[in-house]
Amino acid sequence: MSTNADLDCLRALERKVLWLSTWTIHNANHIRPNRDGLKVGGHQASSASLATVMTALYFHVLKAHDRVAVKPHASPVLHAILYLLGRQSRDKLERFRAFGGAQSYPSRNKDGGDVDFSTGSVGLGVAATTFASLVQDYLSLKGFLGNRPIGRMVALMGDAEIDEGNVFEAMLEGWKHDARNLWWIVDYNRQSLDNVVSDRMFARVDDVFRTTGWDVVILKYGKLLEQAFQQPGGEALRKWIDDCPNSLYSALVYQGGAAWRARLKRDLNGTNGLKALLDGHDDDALHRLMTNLAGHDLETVLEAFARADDDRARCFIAYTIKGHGLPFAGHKDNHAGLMNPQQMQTFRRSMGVPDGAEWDRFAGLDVDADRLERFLGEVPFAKAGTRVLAAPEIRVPSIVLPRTPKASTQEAFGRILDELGRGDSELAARLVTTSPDVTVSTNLGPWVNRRGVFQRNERDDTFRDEKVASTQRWAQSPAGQHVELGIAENNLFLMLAALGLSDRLFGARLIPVGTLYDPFVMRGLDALNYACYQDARFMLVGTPAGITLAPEGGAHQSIVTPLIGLGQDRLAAYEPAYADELAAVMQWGFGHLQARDGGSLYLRLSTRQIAQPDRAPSPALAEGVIAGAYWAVPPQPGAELALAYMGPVAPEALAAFEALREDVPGAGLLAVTSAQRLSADWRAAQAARRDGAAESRAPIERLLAPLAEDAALVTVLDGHPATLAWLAGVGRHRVHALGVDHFGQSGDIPDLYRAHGIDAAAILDACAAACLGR
Ligand SMILES: Cc1ncc(C[n+]2csc(CCOP(=O)(O)OP(=O)(O)O)c2C)c(N)n1
Ligand SMILES: [Mg+2]
Repeated sequence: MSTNADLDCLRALERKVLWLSTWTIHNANHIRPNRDGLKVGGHQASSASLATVMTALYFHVLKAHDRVAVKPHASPVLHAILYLLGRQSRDKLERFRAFGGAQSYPSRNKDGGDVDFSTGSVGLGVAATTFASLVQDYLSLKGFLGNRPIGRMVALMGDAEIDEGNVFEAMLEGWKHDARNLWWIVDYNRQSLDNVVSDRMFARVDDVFRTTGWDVVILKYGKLLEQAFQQPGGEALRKWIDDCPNSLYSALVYQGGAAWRARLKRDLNGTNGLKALLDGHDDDALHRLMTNLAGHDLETVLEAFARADDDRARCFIAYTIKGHGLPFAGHKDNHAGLMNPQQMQTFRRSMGVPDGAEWDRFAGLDVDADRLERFLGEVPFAKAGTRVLAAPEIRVPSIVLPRTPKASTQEAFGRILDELGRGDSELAARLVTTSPDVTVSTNLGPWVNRRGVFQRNERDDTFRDEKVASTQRWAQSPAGQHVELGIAENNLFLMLAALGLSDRLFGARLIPVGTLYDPFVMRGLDALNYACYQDARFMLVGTPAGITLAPEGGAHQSIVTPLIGLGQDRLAAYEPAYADELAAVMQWGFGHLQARDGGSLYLRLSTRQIAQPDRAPSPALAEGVIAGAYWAVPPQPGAELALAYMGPVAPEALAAFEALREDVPGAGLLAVTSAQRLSADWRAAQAARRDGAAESRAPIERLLAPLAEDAALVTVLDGHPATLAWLAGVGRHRVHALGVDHFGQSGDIPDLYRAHGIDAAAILDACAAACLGR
């Protein structure tokens, strides 16, 4: 099979990639010395096993519009390839793993435009490619891609990543949505971090892929071995390798030619043709032969990629050797291994790289530099220009809700989306919602009724066709704007990660909104963190939340999520109490998630119907809501007490406040909508003052300024009390923080609020204690 590849150039580059990646690690100052004074932690072995596959991909197969997730420890290989392509600087490589240098693990935001998906937490980058392929389909079927060609979403994954449940979850979801244009290439080096991967487990893996609709390509033997198998004794040799346990194979790889010879002589004693085969190879040649796995055989790899020319989801299982080409290849302890200086000298000689020429792009290669330069100039991936795309911002229409005497924030959320769905704004056209099987119970139902469910292929709504009455009209078609997911919260966050990068990955903007039950934010936390780490932009709605969910019981009541909101980088967390506050947050939020220096949003909402304040929307109110707090009742100057509440405990706070006003007339009532915003702005103001901007004041500092110096603050929310307890530090006030710090249980709201000490009586008690303690 012809691959039309310039094999001489590719072979030379494969060699250079191995050299440069290994050298980059060796050279890095920031790799810690171990007890013997040697540096460890560099993952030279783990990186090396993908040198061939990545050479084939980046220098021949990939197109500019393809997108790749590179396994964390292959980052030096990626950096080396980009360096050869003139897309990475020597300076960054010299500072590999150091501050400001090339990152240890590929990072979208820190390594620049050629890293499509960050990786590091194993399993997530792999699964992200599935969701990116779904997003690409979504955009393409809606005509949002313009004339941009369809790209392939590629994951280069370690074999141990298969152990991560989120990989399987993504496979099932991908199958349901008929994911295509997807390649997963397993670096089957049969080693993970601690050990050699179980043989038994991998015998099942290709089955799993096939069951979920993948085409599986097994890349096992390279050309040398395939030729040897044709010779007398070859069949026996193949069987011996096929049956060889991973651990024995790895050990022999480490030991080298003489060990192979001894072992084969012993195990295949008497096999016809074996003697000739062994005699025909010296130790080096025998080692080369026995380690000629397909994942290190450039031609075999290129041919396999060339054959895969349709859009089916395809898994390549590439047999490789961890540390191939390096002295510790195959050793089970080599995961974080690094060559010692003598080994490095030997390796350098074998690579033909003179001292001082380590960064030379072509030193030691047997292909002329001009020819290589010309070849590199023609590499399709290099013709990409910038690979970080952009899309214009979408105008946010005015979001107003008709006032109702009572409402819950969750219901208001549903009505806002319903209203957007009814209109014809561009924002509505670009909105895409997604939920892991809680679409209806998080109030997305009306929006979905209007906008439909997304599916590649039109599917009828059987209940409607059979004339069975239902409030849900769920026709599925490419025009649908809701992606219904199975109950796997990891998938929700990975879907949001992919949707929320759509402008930068595909040049078309989407406004993703995802809903889930608030406690299950924790279930997908690593994937949420991953989405934020990549600066994906989305609106996450956790609802219902807290013990306010009363009768549902402790398993469904979230406690810690406000602290997650407080601590998660690039996520603005809000917990409004009233519908008009939510409308203001969403109005601003749809812009924030598009702004260059913006971020994602997390709205913690509730099903509790509470009386709504009688007020018209105003810019001043919106400003306070977005800044994170406003005075519902401003304190008198020098007030000795303020009560701060956040979220659906507003009625309890109001009741307590009314009662205490008689005794503490000047007290203030602070409505907090975002502990996170208050805290972030406070820290920013402190930093600005340290930098000399003496006048800088954060909103919360201005808000608390009228209070007496020795005033007390009582804070309350349906969530962990620490969320607001830090307010003590702002004006050096004493804080009595109320909230929930133990698992909830079934009950009604009055019972549970009483049991957890966040009812009006408990608030009043705390206020009394605070005043007495002055
Ligand atoms: C979620 C998660 N758990 C643990 C780790 C630590 N870790 C880094 S690499 C690795 C094993 C990787 O093995 P494999 O995927 O086979 O990659 P190889 O190094 O063999 O290429 C582990 C456990 C991690 N990065 N992420
Ligand atoms: Mg491995």
